[in-house]
Amino acid sequence: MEKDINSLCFMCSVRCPIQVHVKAGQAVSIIGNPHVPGIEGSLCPKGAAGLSLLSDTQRVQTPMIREGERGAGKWRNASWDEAMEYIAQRLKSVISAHGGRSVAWGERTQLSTHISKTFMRAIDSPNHFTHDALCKGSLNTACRSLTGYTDPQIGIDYANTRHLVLYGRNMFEAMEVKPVRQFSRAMENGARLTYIDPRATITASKAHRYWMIRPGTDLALNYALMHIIIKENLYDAAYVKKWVTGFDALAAFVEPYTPEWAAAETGISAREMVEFAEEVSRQKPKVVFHFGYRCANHENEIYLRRSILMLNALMGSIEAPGGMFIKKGPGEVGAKPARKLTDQELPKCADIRFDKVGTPDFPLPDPAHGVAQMLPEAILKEDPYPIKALMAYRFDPLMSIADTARTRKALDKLDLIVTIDINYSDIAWYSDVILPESTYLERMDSPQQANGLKPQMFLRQQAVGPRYDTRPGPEIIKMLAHRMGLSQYFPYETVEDLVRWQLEPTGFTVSDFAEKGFVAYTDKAIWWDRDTGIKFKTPSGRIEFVSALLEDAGYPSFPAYQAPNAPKQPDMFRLIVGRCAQHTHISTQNNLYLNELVSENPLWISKKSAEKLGIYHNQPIVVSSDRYEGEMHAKVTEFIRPECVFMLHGFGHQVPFAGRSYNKGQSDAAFMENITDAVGGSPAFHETFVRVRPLR
Ligand SMILES: Nc1nc2c(c(=O)[nH]1)N[C@H]1C(S)=C(S)[C@@H](COP(=O)(O)OP(=O)(O)OC[C@H]3O[C@@H](n4cnc5c(=O)[nH]c(N)nc54)[C@H](O)[C@@H]3O)O[C@H]1N2
Ligand SMILES: Nc1nc2c(c(=O)[nH]1)N[C@H]1C(S)=C(S)[C@@H](COP(=O)(O)OP(=O)(O)OC[C@H]3O[C@@H](n4cnc5c(=O)[nH]c(N)nc54)[C@H](O)[C@@H]3O)O[C@H]1N2
Ligand code: SF4
Ligand SMILES: [Mo]
Repeated sequence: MEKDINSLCFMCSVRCPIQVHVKAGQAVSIIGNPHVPGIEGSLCPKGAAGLSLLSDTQRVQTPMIREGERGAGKWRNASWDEAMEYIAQRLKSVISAHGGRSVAWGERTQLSTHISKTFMRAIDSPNHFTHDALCKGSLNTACRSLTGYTDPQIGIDYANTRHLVLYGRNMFEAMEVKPVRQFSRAMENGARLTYIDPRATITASKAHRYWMIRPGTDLALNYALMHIIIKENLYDAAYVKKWVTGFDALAAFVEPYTPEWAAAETGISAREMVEFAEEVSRQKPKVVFHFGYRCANHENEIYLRRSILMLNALMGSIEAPGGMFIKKGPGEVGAKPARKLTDQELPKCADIRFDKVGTPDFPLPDPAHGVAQMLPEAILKEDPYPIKALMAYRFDPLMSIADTARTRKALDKLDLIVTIDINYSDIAWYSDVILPESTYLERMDSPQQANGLKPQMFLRQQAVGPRYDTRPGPEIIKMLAHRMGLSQYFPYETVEDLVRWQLEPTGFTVSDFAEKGFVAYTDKAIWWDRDTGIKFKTPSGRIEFVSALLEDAGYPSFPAYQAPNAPKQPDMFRLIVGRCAQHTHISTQNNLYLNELVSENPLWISKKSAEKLGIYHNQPIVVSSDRYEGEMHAKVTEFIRPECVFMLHGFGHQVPFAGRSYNKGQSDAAFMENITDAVGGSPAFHETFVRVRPLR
């Protein structure tokens, strides 16, 4: 029998709609869901490699319990009952000795996050944290400070924009399928692209204007752009008058930041800045300054993100076709979203979080996510209290938190580490128990509420039966909760039960998703009235250039520009990092197809710097920081500025069972310092400097 199952990809977090062709119970092909406008059959290379994940013989196939030392690789296979009993006993003893708060749960946010949050509430721990701060914590805080919304609540109208401005948002490599396709089409119709990055990426190659900026100086550029835009009256005065508070304060603040000053700081000429400002002003409000994700990650990152968002406000482009929009939920059309397990009456934990988010020490990051990179510090210093157990669910602290040696030292203090993964990740290998989750093709998941101009809901539908002895996450957590005597908070046996329960208030049923993989709450794009109807959620109801959130916590709204830290020694390079189109973070390096495409991460170094050091292309080199020294290969190129070097994130895996990626390349996290933007919450990943020398 043959059938097409409409589902959601999960080779990365974007969750593009897919269609899986199934023949005699086997998945034989995957394409983008043809029913979804903007996708129309398309996938990225990682999405297309889903079948090789499914058939991978090097993924985790059964629960495993550690026998030898942590990390030594001695395991015994266990039944689910045995593994659950083992974890439940140890969790109970940790909780009885140190309280629920001594358990931390780290997780890459996903459709089932409400289940693990419920588990943590049930054991009375405040310590559920997600990857969010590591990815874009300062962006989240910046968005709330200006609009009252978080970044996932703000969308971009790629299809209708006339000019997209990207600060290191390498969207043609670190991609999401729909925006890439929509914007490519907009470009065919005349939309312009400005790209800013110290490294010339694929996105740079598609841009009309490319600025190879000096690393870490984007804020100087933005202060100068605001200076020009205000001085030359290039902003949308009516919009600003209506929707912005603190404009006069900004105007006075940017007065000294002239384009000539910024030219010396950034390496971009003053004339080009002025031409650019005049161009975007003609295109406003169909202009998007993309707020970005990674880009320049420094201790004051929140102010870079704020400056980018403020440029959008000056263009009047927030809640404008061709600009940005606030995503609309089912409530806009009088309908209901799927309910979540966390909507139940649950115990309210009185303890502060391990990362101190929400206390005067760390007031502004989003407590719904916490700040993951504070975990090693909290464990090592037992501050604010001892942490004794870690559950790692689709999250690897060893490779995703800077300074791996320190993270490992912290993990050594724990009584219990449990990993729920599909692969032998480095954290799985360092755990006491590994629980294998079924892959996205083998499981159903909680519905995805897709808010936007047209609110919709998507469902990941199971395409094939599990190939190995694996389970879906919600069932794993339910099993554990049952062993802990907490079943009352988990009113389901299977994921299908759970989804039915979640869908009850919506009026939709599972069968409504069969034909297209999604349901729509409305067919009409919802734009709020730009004169009267934009519902900003700040205290003033407007875009707060002078931010109540920041100022009430004692932080300035516009701090004076500070140049990025210089290296301690003149022979050191700033280490900058990023992603490629063929891999997802640390997840896919062992995938048979993707490993074939990109199996290692060489160090990008400029031709000029390489010549000085006597380094030639492809030469083995030694790269060293204050934290770590390792061997790599040199990629000598003219496509990067001389004061920095670049490596892809996610390589250097240390798990022999994952044989294709074992010991290939280096992990950026090993080299990095664990430093945080103390206002916004992002890690300052680009504050690490390295030395480079030929291996021999
Ligand atoms: N293929 C693929 N796509 C992905 C992902 C993936 O893992 N793989 N992950 C998804 C996720 S979670 C995220 S957060 C996004 C990330 O999306 P991006 O932020 O677009 O991704 P990165 O590859 O980290 O690109 C950061 C860029 O910033 C540049 N950069 C470094 N320093 C500076 C600076 O000082 N100024 C400027 N202007 N640029 C600088 C780097 O050279 C690099 O090209 O991608 C998403 N899409
Ligand atoms: N040094 C350094 N650290 C970084 C970054 C960086 O560039 N450099 N980037 C940051 C960014 S932008 C992000 S978003 C985070 C991401 O941080 P992480 O969440 O740690 O990274 P991922 O690669 O998304 O996935 C982590 C694990 O999830 C597993 N996994 C994949 N699919 C499934 C599934 O269906 N179920 C289960 N249970 N597990 C699954 C993978 O095998 C992998 O081991 O890292 C951040 N940390
Ligand atoms: S961007 Fe690629 S890997 Fe990510 S969900 Fe979409 S198709 Fe899958
Ligand atoms: Mo991310």
